[in-house]
Amino acid sequence: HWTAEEKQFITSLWGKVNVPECGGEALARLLIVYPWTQRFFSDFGNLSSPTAIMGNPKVRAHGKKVLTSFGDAVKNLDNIKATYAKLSELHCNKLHVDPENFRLLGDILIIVLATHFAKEFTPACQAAWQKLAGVVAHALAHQYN
Ligand code: ZNH
Repeated sequence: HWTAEEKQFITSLWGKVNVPECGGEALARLLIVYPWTQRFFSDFGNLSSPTAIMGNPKVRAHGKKVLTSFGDAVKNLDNIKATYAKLSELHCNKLHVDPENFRLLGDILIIVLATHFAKEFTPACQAAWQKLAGVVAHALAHQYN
């Protein structure tokens, strides 16, 4: 269900993404913009202000982990549901993360990409990434009933 153009937008931009930096920034922004998401990370130490969150090494490390995992979707565009089957189970049964949060993180990632890539992140490129973020959120929510 991907056009050749969409695949091109996704894989070519992904090749230039600084995963630790963008991942860390995306998770930090999620925690700042939607403060209720902080409750999942109560053991991450100081989350008391935007500056503290942006500089928190645990937030950075986990953001890197999450965006690295997002990269598995990029590498398995035609098989995303199966790729995230186990992670969906983990987020559903063990972590109890409301799947709405996957959509929020996807939107935040789009904003991070837009700030990093500026003009290169054209509307057509955004459309492909927005679609990918939606498919990933849907796949991660798959084990929820
Ligand atoms: Zn998540 C974890 C991915 C979203 C919360 N995650 C995790 C991991 C991974 C992920 C890979 C690790 C696992 C293991 O270790 O085994 N995520 C992911 C992705 C996404 C996500 C791909 C999208 C895109 N998460 C999310 C959100 C949230 C979360 C949105 C909330 C808000 N996670 C989480 C938690 C955890 C995880 C809490 C656990 C952490 C620790 O370590 O403790």
